[in-house]
Amino acid sequence: VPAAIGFDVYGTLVDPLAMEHHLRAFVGDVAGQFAARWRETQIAYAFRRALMRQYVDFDLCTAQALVHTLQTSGVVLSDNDQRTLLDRYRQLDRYPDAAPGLAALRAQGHTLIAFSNGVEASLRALLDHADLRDHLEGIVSVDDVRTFKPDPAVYQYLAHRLGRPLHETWLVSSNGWDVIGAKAAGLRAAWVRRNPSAVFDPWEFPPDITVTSLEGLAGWFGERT
Ligand code: LAC
Repeated sequence: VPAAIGFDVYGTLVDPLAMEHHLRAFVGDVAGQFAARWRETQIAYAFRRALMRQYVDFDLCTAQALVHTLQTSGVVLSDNDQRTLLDRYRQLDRYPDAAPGLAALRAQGHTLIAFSNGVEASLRALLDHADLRDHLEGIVSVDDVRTFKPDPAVYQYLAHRLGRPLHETWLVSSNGWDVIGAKAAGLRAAWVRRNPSAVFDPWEFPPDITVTSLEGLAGWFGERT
């Protein structure tokens, strides 16, 4: 049976740490460290806002995380430069395995959807820029339910939008906490372990399958069906 699969976007289809290249002109040598701290803060803000039920959209989480990262790094940037960086956040590089992996999965007949904390319009721009939109049948944004991963409500919403029971809906993510969120909500989940040093949280929700790339995932589904 073809599967219904939601793909995490930031970290799974496109690389948020690729902001390093755009950041270099603004912050110099610490660009890599700055990109990582910005990303961590962005995610922490989304977690906290979901828990507090103080939703603002992910673009604003990203913008506020940038301000905080600038302040903690002691870097001063004009509003204009900050806007430039936030625009660049819609021009992230895709991972090399993303297009071939999605193409192979699509050829197997699976339904493929982008499923993200991101705002739909920003995701559309991002996936257009990365040339991935034609590989996907659509976009499901948590913005519709005004909360963030890993609130179980967003995984239930993905299954609802895909028209499948929870246990027939898949989440694919390189973010371990996202995989755990999906498993805890009753979905199936694949962990994309791009970084060999990545460690999965020792919780009671292991992934159904761990792969090192989306091409690896296509191989696994191919053998199964
Ligand atoms: C996403 C982020 C959380 O795309 O990776 O949902």
